[in-house]
Amino acid sequence: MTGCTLWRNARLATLADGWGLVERGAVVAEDGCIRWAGPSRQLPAGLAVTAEHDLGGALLTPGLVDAHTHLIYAGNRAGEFEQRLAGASYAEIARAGGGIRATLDATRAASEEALLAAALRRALALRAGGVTTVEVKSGYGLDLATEARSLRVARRIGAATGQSVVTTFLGAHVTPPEIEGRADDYVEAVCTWLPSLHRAGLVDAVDAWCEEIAFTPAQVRRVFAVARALRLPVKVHAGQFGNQGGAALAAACGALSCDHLEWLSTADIDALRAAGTVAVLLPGAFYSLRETRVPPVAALRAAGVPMAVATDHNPGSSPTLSLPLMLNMACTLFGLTPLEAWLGATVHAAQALGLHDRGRIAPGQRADLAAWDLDHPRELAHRFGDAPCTATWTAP
Ligand code: DI6
Ligand code: FE
Repeated sequence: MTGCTLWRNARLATLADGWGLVERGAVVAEDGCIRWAGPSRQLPAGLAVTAEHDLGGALLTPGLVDAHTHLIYAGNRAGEFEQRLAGASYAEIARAGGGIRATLDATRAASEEALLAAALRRALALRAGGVTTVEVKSGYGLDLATEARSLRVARRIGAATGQSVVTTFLGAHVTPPEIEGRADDYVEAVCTWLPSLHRAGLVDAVDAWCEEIAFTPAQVRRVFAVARALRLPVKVHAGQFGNQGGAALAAACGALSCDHLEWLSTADIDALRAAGTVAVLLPGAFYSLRETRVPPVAALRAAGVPMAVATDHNPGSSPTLSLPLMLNMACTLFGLTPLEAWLGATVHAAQALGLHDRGRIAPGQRADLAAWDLDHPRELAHRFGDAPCTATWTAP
């Protein structure tokens, strides 16, 4: 081996088989790829080490993967939080022209540089919580120019922070006010934008919100037909406020993930399992909207549907920038075990993005790592509002 990077004197949680704990462990990477991980005393001889990190006994884990964020937007909606605390519902505020539409106006008016500055601050906050890969959705432009601007900003985040960024086109978020009441016409427009955004290299995946206040399964299918023709993977926001058939649609379309899932039938769970679709749980939105219906975690677990946990960072329903806090909430509010929560923010989150080269510390995986001032990874799920990540590394 030539030109290796060595992390040594670490307590590893490889997540390769359960927690995969290795006391006094070491990791060796070359060209950003893990070549070896194990107890230091078994370190292969003759390594040409060109960079070395002494962890001083700290915990070393895979870098976290946030599989669902809406990082690109302007303005803030704290006023709606006050309205909700006073009794208004999320849907009522949306119907009255607030919600996503309020963020639309601010985002359309913002320059690319202003959007980038705001998004960078958010991405760095996620990284401070151990996030090395982040999915970033558009969806607060809802016209071609602003959707393109948002996706360009998403692409630029990775170059600026070193994180891996997966861009997702969420043109089918809601119908914008200029064509209020003409959702089919808007879907038609979204279908025409997608090929040009894809040609510009801006789209890694396509998302749609299938909900009474957003789009029907038939409308989502039209967008996904275009995605399929472009060989782009799809994912669905579904089952947040009711079951409109979004999860069934996700499974039928072979979606990478279906996200939210508080409202899910037994048949949906079987379909997700058969399709290999990841269930992405979003406890931040559940918490912030003070919802009471939890996703059917026990049934998802029993069926063997992989569960991921993400921030759903957005300016309305989930203004959090802490994936570690979501690990805690996934346990306390939804009943995941700490190990399930960790797998949900690493290997299953990567799967929700169609990525199989990260999420564990093992040969062949990317050298995306996070160091923590913790004795055991389960402490991260126990604590809340405190995520002692001391360093992150991402493969070049
Ligand atoms: N993701 C979304 O797209 C919506 N809810 C969610 O969890 C709306 C986000 C917003 O209110 O801006
Ligand atoms: Fe979302």
